Amino acid sequence: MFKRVLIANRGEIAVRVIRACRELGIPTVAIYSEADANSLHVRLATDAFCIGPAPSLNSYLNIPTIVATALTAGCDAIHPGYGFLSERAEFAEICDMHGIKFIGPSAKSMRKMGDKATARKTMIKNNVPVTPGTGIIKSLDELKNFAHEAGYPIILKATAGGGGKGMRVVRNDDELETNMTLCQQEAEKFFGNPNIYAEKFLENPRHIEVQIIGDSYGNVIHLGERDCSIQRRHQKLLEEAPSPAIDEKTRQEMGAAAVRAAKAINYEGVGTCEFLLDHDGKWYFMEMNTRIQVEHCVTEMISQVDIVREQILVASGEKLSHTQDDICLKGHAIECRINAEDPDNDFMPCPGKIDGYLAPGGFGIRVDSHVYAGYTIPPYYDSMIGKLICWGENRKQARRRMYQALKEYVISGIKTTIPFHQQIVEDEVFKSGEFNTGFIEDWYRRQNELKTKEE
Ligand code: MV4
Repeated sequence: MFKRVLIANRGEIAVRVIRACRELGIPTVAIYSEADANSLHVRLATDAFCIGPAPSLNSYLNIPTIVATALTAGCDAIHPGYGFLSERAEFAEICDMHGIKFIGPSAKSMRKMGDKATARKTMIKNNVPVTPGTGIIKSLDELKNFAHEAGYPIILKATAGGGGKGMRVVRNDDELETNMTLCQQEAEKFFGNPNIYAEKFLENPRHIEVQIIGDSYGNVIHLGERDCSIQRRHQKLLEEAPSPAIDEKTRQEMGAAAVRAAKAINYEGVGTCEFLLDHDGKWYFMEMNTRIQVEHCVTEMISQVDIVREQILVASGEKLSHTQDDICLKGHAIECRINAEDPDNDFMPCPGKIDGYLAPGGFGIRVDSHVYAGYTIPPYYDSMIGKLICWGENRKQARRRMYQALKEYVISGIKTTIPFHQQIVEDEVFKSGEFNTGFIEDWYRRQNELKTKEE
């Protein structure tokens, strides 16, 4: 087992990883920026080092400083969390070169999935369904041929993109050339790689993702799916497991496809295969996230597997503690992301001091957060200040428990997304389970209609 683990992250995920290390008896080293001196991860870690000023580029993204800190502090492993350096293959390589275990997949696996056109090719070879699409586009003619073959609408994507960045929908021939040029220019500008590819565009699909874990002996298991369709501008707001749209047969097939995808690239560690589910129940691989994700908790709640613990164990060379047959999904879990944002003002970030704080509690309720009464949210990082996760025997119980827990949750002094989540979990369409990635847009349209009727 590791002697000492450095956590190259902040916020709730740093706290989550430190807790897992403490349970395993592993000393931890927190790093923090000048803006995070009062964060909970600094208090919970065995040791903590300030590594620079507030801006991420000078602190949580500063590879030389982080690696030097790890070596000075006697760490033999680094956990990257999510965001920041978690999907940077060169960071994994640098860790390797210094004899530090990067708690995640190899740089090689990361690169195979980081390039989306390569990932598509790998999936096709391994019998994982992908949408009709192209390789890297070399000419307008080639793109036009595909558009006519597949039929409009199509979507153009940067091969170095992902998570919704660098995409353009095209609905007819007239829009094709300008969109191709713009997409290539944006890809170059944002990712330093102008390559783009095209896919048939699915209107308002559901976003379903499958959690996998692999060890260094070639064993890979899946822990079922999460439904992440409730999102706004590619920011997830609420996630749940299992998906109300997936039956047992589809779960097995999608799970097996995710395991094939992971095995195809010798995947080691925790990862997620993202799929889109269309209106007639067909599903397609989109991309793989090669890190622990924010929403891993809903899977933990229904699988009883401590995913972060398992991630650390497999990174240290242990075999998976579970076989696929050991995995038994039970009940339903919902997670609400609590953000310091004003839902009435276009989700504008609202950093500031939390002057009152009382988290909900009781059976089936979990709060993962780094904040407390008196804590000041710095303006430099993302606005998520915690996650509220509720488990129930079934979806209705989980949803009702969530509603009560949201009402119990007190965070005063700043605006948060708590009141917004209360409305969502009480919404009739949400209750029915029949929603897709167009839900939030549609919800605002319905709210406006109600307001207009009142007048
Ligand atoms: C798509 C799509 C429709 N058709 N690809 C956005 C995130 C990235 N992983 C893939 N994304 C999409 N790709 C095809 N061929 C629609 C989206 C998409 C979306 C996907 C998941 C969740 C929310 C979304 C919101 C808008 C668009």
